[in-house]
Amino acid sequence: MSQTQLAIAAMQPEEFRRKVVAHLRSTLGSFEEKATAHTWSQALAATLNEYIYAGRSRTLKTQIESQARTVHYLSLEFLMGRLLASNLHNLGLYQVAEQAMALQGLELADLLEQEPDMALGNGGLGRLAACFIDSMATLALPAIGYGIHYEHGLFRQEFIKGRQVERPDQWREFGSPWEICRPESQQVVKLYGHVETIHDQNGSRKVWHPSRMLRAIPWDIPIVGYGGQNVNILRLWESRADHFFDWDVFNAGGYVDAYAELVQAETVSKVLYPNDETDAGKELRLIQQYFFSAASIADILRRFESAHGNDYHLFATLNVLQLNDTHPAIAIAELMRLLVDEKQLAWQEAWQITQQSFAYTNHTLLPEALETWSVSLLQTVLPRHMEIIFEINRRFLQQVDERWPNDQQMQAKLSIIQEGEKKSVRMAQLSVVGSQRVNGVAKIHTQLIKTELFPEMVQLWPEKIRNITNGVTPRRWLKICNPRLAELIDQHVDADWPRYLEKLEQLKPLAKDKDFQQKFMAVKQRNKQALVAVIKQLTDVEVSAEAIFDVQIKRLHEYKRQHLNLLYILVLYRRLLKNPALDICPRVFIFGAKAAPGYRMAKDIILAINRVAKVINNDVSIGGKIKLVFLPNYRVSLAEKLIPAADVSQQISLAGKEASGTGNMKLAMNGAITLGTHDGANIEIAEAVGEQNLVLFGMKVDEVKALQHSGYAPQHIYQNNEEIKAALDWLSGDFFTPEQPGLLASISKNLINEDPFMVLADFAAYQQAQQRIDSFYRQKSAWAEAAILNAVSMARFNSDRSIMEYANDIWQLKPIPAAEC
Ligand code: KOT
Repeated sequence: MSQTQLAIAAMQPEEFRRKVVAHLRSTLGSFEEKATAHTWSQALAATLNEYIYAGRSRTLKTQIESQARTVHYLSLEFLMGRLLASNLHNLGLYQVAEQAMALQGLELADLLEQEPDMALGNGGLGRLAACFIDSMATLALPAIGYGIHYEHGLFRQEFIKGRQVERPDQWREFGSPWEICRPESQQVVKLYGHVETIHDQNGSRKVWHPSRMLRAIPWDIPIVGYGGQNVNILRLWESRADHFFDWDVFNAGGYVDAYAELVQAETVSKVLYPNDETDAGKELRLIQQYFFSAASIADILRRFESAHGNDYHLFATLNVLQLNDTHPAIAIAELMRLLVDEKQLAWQEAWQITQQSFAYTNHTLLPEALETWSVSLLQTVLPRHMEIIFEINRRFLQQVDERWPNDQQMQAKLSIIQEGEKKSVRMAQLSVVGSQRVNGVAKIHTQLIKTELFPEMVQLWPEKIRNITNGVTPRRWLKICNPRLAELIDQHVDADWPRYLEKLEQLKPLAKDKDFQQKFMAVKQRNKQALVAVIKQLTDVEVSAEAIFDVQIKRLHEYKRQHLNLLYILVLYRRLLKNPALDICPRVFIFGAKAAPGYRMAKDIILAINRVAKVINNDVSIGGKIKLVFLPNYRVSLAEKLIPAADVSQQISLAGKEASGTGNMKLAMNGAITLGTHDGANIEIAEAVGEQNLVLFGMKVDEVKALQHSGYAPQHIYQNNEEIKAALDWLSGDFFTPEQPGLLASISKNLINEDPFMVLADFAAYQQAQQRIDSFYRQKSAWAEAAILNAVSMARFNSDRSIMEYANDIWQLKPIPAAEC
């Protein structure tokens, strides 16, 4: 234990309480009799910041002294959730804070509920970034996260008559105790304008004359590693008007125009695009991408130059830039621009440095998510970058020609520029060409990148594409969100299991032990009871904790097939209506999902689930055997309440479509049984926990492909399967929407005529799998054994393991534990 950790371990509740009260008075300007729960939570955060900033200084000092190679994780999204509980746990202060607050007559849990979620992301990609920076800090890796300081994160979801309504997210309405503004590190980001070619004695060079400028203001959020020894930062950029420009307009008499410019400049970091796995394609989105990429690279170069002057050949030795999908891919062109135009390096040298510095993670194969930018838009917004991309492509296509001489087809296939009526830039191609490594996020996904997305790139660079299976932080997703299970584990395993999750494997022999099974299931039962209250509060629906809690929580997307789940619920409900004595285990179907505001079908599916829920939950004739709830505003903090209470984890995407999934890992880690397809990380979860401890069903990737080739005809399934037909007709009629018959017909129509994600093709298998769940759950001891084996076999889905693989295979990065100072 370090000095700091020893001091923390010796902290007494009364001493801690006094510290919090001191902050309440001197930092918050309040006092005990007056302070609200919110003020107390701010005082608690201020108290933690004492430790956090000391840790930050320690870490930074060590990193500067060691001149360590550093990874820069560039991501348009960081879905952080709340930080108070995780900072308390990571610093080792949770228990003492709980006792201290009790001395003050306060419940720590109430204070934790005061904190709004930092929802600066959409779903899996953004949450992965949050887990990864937790692991990087925990592993003492020199790392910094770069993103955007959105004023409004992902929208808050409400339901009105069952429909999703989007409301603005206001996470900073009352400020955030975790962020520090660093005006001394602000940057200028240029946009628009034209490029001039200047000819002089050394030949010709290019000068970009931008016509707009933005200021990028950094806000730093400390990321506390587990154990508290290392504290990294997440640096989020906020856009502001550039003052020089403001004043020009202002002085010319354009007082109002100067403010208009200011508003425009501040729009850039105003709001997160709420699209998950779709290409937004909007000018403002491109500006967001460039804004944070350019500010981050300028920051990295500034730091580099202050240590190494203009010795740019060292740059790639000391820095690696990880692209979280293609959203920051414009950074490749930006680094080239800086090195060639501003630092006057030869193209070839600059390219070597750039290619050595970047690495790219692909998170999806869905064509609608693969970003392209029209050449004409790029020429307008970033004219010099467009020229650079053309030049990168020209040289790359020469390489292609050397490998496949005179092969026009190959040139067209591999080109970064998509030719056609409207030329566009394919950002995935740019990212592969401009990176030393490319990785997929689960074995099957990486395999599909190699065979379906970039087979020719594999021939060009056989070593470039690697797999690194995703992971999740066991701190937030087990220790913090499931304190009852954590306590049970603590009784049997060394206290450092949240770092060394493989230690849970010591519990394997207890999976068959009746006493341990009973304790494990008692924890699950308590967690379910807690969720019962949350469900009642959020939906006013009463559910029984004796039922199976069957959970599907993730973004709403047709490929994830929430409507497959719904179709089964409809079929089951019909069976119950026909035969109320039907012998099934009571079940509560629980959904949580946000739909992209412009995604019609996804919103229709939400409406359908809500309408069906209303009918089922009020139908006394089925004796409460099934209930259906859709919890509004699914987000990180709600996930933390749902996951510990889940019995069944639905992961039912069409095979080949879900790159990895990470909710699947969190749920299994908390003892839920996966009901899943042969897709993404489900396959690796099955390997880890054993096929007998989950329920996999449905077509595999080859079968999906074969069916597509032979001509998939969902109409035939609809015509020949009586139950499917009845359920789909039912949904299209007036039974669930008496006031507006046909309101939900779009879903049935789509499934019968197109069914792009083969819901009907997998239905029979799904329904059998559901029956397997039902009979499995009745065998109490076998179920408990499987649940335990799931929870204790998740070591390989620890994000620390993922990050160590990145550090070893991609970043060549070594841990540098912070020294005491
Ligand atoms: C792609 C484009 C725009 C916005 C989001 C995406 C996106 C999200 N692509 N993949 N994801 C999810 O990433 C997770 C983390 O790797 C995966 O577990 C999940 O399967 C992806 O769907």
